[in-house]
Amino acid sequence: MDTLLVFDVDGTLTGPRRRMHEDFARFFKSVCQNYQVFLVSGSDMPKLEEQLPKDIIGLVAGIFTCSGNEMLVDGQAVYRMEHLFPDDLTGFLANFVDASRYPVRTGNHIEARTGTLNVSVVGRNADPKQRMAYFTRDKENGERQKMIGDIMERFPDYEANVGGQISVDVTPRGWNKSRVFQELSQRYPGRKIAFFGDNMHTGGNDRPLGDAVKNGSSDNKVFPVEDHYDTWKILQEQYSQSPKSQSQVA
Ligand code: M1P
Repeated sequence: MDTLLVFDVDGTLTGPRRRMHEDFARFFKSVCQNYQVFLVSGSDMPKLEEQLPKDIIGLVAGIFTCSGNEMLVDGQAVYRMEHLFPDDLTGFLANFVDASRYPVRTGNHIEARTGTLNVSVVGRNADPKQRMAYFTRDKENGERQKMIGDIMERFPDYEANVGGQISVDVTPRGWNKSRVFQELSQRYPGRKIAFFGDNMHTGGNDRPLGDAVKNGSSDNKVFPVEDHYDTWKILQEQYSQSPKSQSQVA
């Protein structure tokens, strides 16, 4: 049986919050025609629609948004895990943003998504330059790791993960991307899974799914990637032939 290919989006198929590279999109379209492809993002559907070509959205077998708390097939919601976050948690996040010594604020600092709060000190209105500046400072001073540590210590029923370049995703404990593994193994029992993600480090939002996929079967594969060029290279090397022509070769 052919492998289910599962991809994170920002940092794995596209640059952070950027549109998919045209040449890569052309190549990726052929991958979607040859394999069952699933997308998994911390983001919501309107953002994915800005980043990915319509034909790719139409070709994939399923899309998991909001860290796996929402699943869509053929544009229709299959499930949606709603959660009402308590005021003391949202208040704590707002205070953290206010108290940060980072000098730039662009607005839209706490975004509510299905089953998730996305928190950013610099704000979601940051342009690419402002994003990069925050990302660089965060690497030096570990502000997001500090936010994550504080959230998990004060709110043990919740978890927090580094999303992409500038933010942290907060969910009820266990409501992370690993849900995607549960869904796929129930819907497609016995199928191998290959997962590509750029945030597989400890505290990264691809890590829970990477671990679940790895522990699910020794036939599964997990590819920690640097960026979409890396993903492209691995796909060319390992998944550019259709599973049918691979078995003819074997
Ligand atoms: O999909 C990865 C992440 O993309 C964005 O992260 P950032 O704005 O930090 O680059 C966010 O949508 C985040 O929720 C998501 O996990």
